[in-house]
Amino acid sequence: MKIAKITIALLLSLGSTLSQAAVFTEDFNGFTADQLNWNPAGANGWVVGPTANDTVDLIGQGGSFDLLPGNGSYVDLDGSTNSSGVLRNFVKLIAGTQYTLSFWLAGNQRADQGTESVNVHFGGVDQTFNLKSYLDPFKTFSLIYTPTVTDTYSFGFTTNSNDNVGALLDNVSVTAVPEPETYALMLAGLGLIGFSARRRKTQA
Ligand SMILES: [Ca+2]
Ligand SMILES: [Ca+2]
Ligand SMILES: [Ca+2]
Repeated sequence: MKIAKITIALLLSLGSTLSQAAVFTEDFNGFTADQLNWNPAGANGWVVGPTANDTVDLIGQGGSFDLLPGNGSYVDLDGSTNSSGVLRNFVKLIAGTQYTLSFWLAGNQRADQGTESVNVHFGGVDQTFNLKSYLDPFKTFSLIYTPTVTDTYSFGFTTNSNDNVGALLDNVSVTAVPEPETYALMLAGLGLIGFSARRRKTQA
């Protein structure tokens, strides 16, 4: 009975993990600020481009530009070359599964430049988010995409700011919402455990 209880607990924790199954996570805190014109060189899959002159900055804690303290490292989507880059990454997505790209965006926090926009791409979806320079601290935004074909898809962030003072990005994740069948399988598993536990009890 004890083993059954432990197994049920494990299954339940697996269930809560599955309900927000993370395919990708990044808080940028593993990267040290300041890295102006940041070249991640594929670290955790990140690339910046399309050309070497299109840049982003890695700023935050321990650097000269910790504009929103308490968030470790984060990204200024407009680098230091007067040409903002596209910060891109790639994930393998399964056909028919719904995925959520979640991310934090904030205004530039440095100069009143009114509203600047950030274009976000995820699989087959693109959306523009508007950030006010000082009035928007980090807020969570998301995009949802359900691919029809299992494949590797890109997601990326870029701003229309090309003056080196750009909107900020932190805490990027891609999570899968599991199919109803996954829950059905888990419930079937729980039923089986209950059955074998009862059988052992009867035998004893
Ligand atoms: Ca961070
Ligand atoms: Ca910059
Ligand atoms: Ca700007």
